[in-house]
This record gives sequence, structure tokens and C-alpha cells, in this order.
Amino acid sequence: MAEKARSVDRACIELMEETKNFTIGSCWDRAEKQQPQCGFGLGGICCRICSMGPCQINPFGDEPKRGVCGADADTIAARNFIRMIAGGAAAHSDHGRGVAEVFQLAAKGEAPGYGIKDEQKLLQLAMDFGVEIGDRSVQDIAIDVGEVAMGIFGSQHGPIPFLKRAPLKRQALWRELGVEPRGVDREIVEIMHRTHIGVDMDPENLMLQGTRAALGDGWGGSMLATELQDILFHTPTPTLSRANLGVLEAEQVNIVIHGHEPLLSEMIVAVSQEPEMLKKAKAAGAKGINLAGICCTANEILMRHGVPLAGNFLQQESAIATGAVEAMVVDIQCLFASLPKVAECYHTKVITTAAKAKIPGATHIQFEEHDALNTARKIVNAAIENFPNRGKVRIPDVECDLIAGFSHETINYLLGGVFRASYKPLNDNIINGRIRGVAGVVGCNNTKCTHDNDHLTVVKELIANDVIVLQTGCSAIACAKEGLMLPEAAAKHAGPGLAEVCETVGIPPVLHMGSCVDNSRILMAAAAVVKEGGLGDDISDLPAAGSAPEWMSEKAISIGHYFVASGVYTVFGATFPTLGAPGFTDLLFNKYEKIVGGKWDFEPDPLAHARKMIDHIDKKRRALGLDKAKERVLMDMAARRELEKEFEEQPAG
Ligand code: NFS
Repeated sequence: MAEKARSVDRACIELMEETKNFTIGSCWDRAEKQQPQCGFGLGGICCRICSMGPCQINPFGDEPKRGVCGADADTIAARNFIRMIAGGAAAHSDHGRGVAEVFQLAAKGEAPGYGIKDEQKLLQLAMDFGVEIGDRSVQDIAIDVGEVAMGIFGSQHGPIPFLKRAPLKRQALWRELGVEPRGVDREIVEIMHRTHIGVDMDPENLMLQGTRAALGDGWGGSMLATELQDILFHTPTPTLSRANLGVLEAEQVNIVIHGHEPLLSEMIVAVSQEPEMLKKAKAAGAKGINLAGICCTANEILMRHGVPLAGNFLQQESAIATGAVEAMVVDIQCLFASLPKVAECYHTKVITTAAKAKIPGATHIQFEEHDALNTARKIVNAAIENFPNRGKVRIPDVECDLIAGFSHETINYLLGGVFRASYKPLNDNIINGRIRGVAGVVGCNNTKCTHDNDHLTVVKELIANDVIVLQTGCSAIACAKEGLMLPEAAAKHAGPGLAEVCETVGIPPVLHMGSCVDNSRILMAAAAVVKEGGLGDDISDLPAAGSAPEWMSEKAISIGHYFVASGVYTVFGATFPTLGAPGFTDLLFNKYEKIVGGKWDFEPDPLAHARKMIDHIDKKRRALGLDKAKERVLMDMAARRELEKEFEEQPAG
């Protein structure tokens, strides 16, 4: 079999020879050493839940058909699958809880460096939570909002308040199915209970609980993380930046921030601009201090400060291989255990900062919320002190401009203008067929795929077919590096209808909406489009689809399932963790559509993957009676003036 290329990213390819020198190999070398991988594990039909096992089911119909306790392939796969949801929902929600804790301290004035930056959003949240506004001070309102937010994690009876943001029909369906989350944590705990040996064995019933926990993530923990981060650090607006390893600076102290929470990285951004720090950097022989990000911490500080992206998940080792990184500062999630070992071959200091996430061999500098600025100063100092230890530097000359910062509020504003922020122009253009539909393309990198290739193929095919693409996570970083997040990408890559709309509004055809907890922004946008009218009365009526072409983490499964449970057809690439259990897979891929209006699908070929999404979008257009409108005449001047009139109040640019 011909060897699959490791990456299509030019910076990664350039560093490939260098990464082969790592004493523990690169992630690609280690992936090769794992081959062939266990078929039972891949198919989701290996059960390690009790010590009578591991039990494995023969997927080809011969014995063994059942585990020692009698569980068959479908029960085993269902238990494994919802445990993945629990892992993912726990990760997002615990991130949200961490933000809520700092939010509470900030509201009380007990966390120097933090404050309320978006009062408008605070008031909105206060209304959602039923917190009295009146003539109370911002501080008093924030204290109460923080209290309610913390309560949502531990609440026992629910339903959690953000469900009310969904279309009414969706809310009624969740109520009817009994899947409204009672509290974020409770649903995760109940998954662990139900999947313990000898409890819930019915795949459909297990999935109802999986659904409840996933909704507690999307409309609970993740949405809380996004909302509270926006209030603490401001809601993103369009911002110009750059992406790929070429953003590292040969003559500056480079600090790469990697992980997921913006709590500490926001402080590092502030501190690295202090004159005192710059003076120290110069004294160490550097011309300045340069910050760049990896994974979702990168997306957070990109969206709010324009800090450039060094790369996505599979570039964390390559970043160190440039020899130009003085410190890689990590917080939580998606960190390779290999980092300190890789760093041993260079001068890079790997600095862990979260009590929850330590890596053997790394330096630990504990992030103290009460004293965050000083924690950040310690870290920046450590990086500066490391500058003189540099060896050979090989920064690939590869980078690309991008525009990020498309929060749900910003899209609303850009489309509708300052006086009538609205999604109406988007809905109108979907109805008239200039835009065929909307896709959310999100998620990770996976060594099972050629790095970035599947994201780029899927997204290019979608926009070429007039589907506007909303992005988060490492998928967004892949497209940013490719230049798809620039307005000029519309003329180059988008179909004629989408290109016209992008040109008129001045937006790229691919919109960066943030980190993975910010998939909640996509839920908000979907709900807003339904509320705007003309495209049905539920998210499941929209000509829309979701995708994670190179997913790898449990968080992706939780995200995928809250999209499905919110009514979205969602396709995953790379691999799918239930394929050894045909009955359970049929539930996810087929029957689920009748239950929640959305369903799962799997397609590892990226072109076929995009085609499936487009076919689904067309199916929804037909159901809405919009298929005729798609036959458009080429735009003449009168039609163009008409389109411009629709956008007359939107700001220039
Ligand atoms: Ni999402 Fe963001 Fe990237 Fe995947 Fe990891 S960083 S939270 S899990 S790898 S997209």
C-alpha cells in the first residue's frame, strides 16, 4: 500500500526531516509504530469496563458474540460511545467551571487583572438567568450572574437555562424525549453510573442519557465558557492576524501558548507588552517578545487580540523543532505527553500551569487566579532567561494572513448593520439561492488523516458549491493557514452566489468563530437563523450540516452529538468508534433522524464527505420548497444594485 502523506502543510513538510531526529520520534513516527491498530478497539467492540474482561466481540458474526456478562456488540459500543461523550462534556464543562470561578473572583474584585469588559453581554446574561438589573451596580449584577453560572454545573433538577435559547419546537422535542439536562455535572455522572457493569444495557436508552449529557455540554458548559469569557475579555470582533510557523520571530523571544483556557494567556498577552519585560528581553539580546498560539488557547487570544496562530494540534512538536521557541506554555487539553521529551533535543522550556494537567519532565509554574499577572510575569521571565540558550533556528518561511473574530453578535451586526443587526440578509440569500446552505466544519487533526488535507478538501468543496462555512478549533486553523479566511478567498474559491454575497458584505467565505467551546456560537447562530424566519421553525429544517473531517478527541464526539441532538446532520471523517456494532451504528446513522431530526454519518473520503453534506443541504432546500430558486440568472447591474440595497446599512469594509 502506498504510504499516505503525513501533512499538506508546507511548514510541517519542511520540518519533517528535523522531527525525525526526535529521540522519541514525531507523532507520525509513533503512529506508524502502532500499526496495525486493534480492530476491536477501532470498532468500539472491546469492553474493559469490568475485570472479567477485556471482552471482544467478533464483528464477522462468528463467536464470541457476547461478553462474559452477556453484553452484545451494540450494548458494548453504546456504553463506550456515551463514555466518550462523558469525557468530552467533562472537559468542556470543567473548562467552563474554571472560567466561572475566575469570573466570580473578578466580580468581587478579588482577582487583580480581570474585570468586566463586556457590560452589554453581562446584562444579557443577567436577563437569561433572571438576575435583577434595575439600578444595581455592574459589580452586584456580576456577582449574582457568577452565582447562577456556578449553580448550573451542580444543579439537580434543571432544565439548564440556555435551553431557552433554542427554537421553541426544539425545546418541546427535548422535553418530550426527556433529554433536557438537569445539571451539567449530573448528566456526566449518570453516564458513568449507567455504563458501570450491570446497569443500563439498552443502546437506545443509553443514548438518551448520552444526549442529555451532550446537550449539557453544548447548551450548558461550553456556552457558559463562551459567554463568561466574552464578558471577562470582550466579545470578539473582526481582527486581522497571521497563521503558521512562519509567525515565529528569529530575533525575538518566542512564547508559544498552547491548550484551551484564555485565563492565563490573556494575562501573558498583557504582561508581554510591559516596558519592564521588553527591557529585560533586550538585555537578553532579543529584539522583543513574540507570542503565538497552538490549538484553542490560540483561537481564544487570536479572536480577542489578533495574536498570531503558530499552528494546530499536529504542529505542537513541529513548533519546538524550529529551535526558536523559548517557552511552550500549556494549560489544559490536547497537549502531547511527548512535549518535554521533544524539547530535550532543543532549548525549549515546556511550562505546565494547571494543577489538573502536569507532564513528567516539564517545568511547573502554578497559575494563581488571585495573582495572575505575577504568574504571567514569572512565565515570561523564564522565557526571556532562556533566549541566550538557543541553538540553530529553522523557522519555515510559511505564513498567511487571516481575518478572525466572527462571533455570533459580529455576524449579526455585519449582515444587518448597526441599527438593525439581524440575520435577515443571510436568510434572504439562502432563500434566493445565492447561498445554498450553511456548514459548520470543526474539530481536530488526526494522524489517521493527511494533516489538514481533509479539512481543506471538505471546506473548498463546500464553498465552491455556495455553502458558507463556519469554523472553530483546529479545523479553523487549517483553513486560516490556507488563506481561506480572507475576503479575497471568495473570488478565488467560492461559487458565484456565495462570492457575490461575500464581496458585498466584505466577509470571507469561511468564518472563524473561535475555539471548540465556541461551537456554542454556532448553535446560537443556527437558533438566530431559525428565529429570523423563512427557513422552517426548527434547526433541523435548515439547509445546514456539520462536519469534523479529522476529529480525534472525545470532545469532538460530545460536540458532534449535541449538534445531532440539536437537529443537525453531522458527518465525521478519519474513523468512527461504533462500526463494529451494526445495530448501534444504524441507530446513530439512520433511526436518530426520526427521533431528533439530526443524525450522524461517517465518510473518510473528504470529497465524498462534502458531497454528502451538500446532498443533505439540497434535501432540506427541497423540503422548504427552495430548490426552484436555485436556478439563478447571472447578475446584471439592476440585480446587483438590488443586492447592495439589501446591505445598505452595513458598515464599510
Ligand atoms: Ni477541539 Fe481545541 Fe484541536 Fe481537537 Fe484539541 S485543540 S478543543 S479537541 S485538537 S479541535
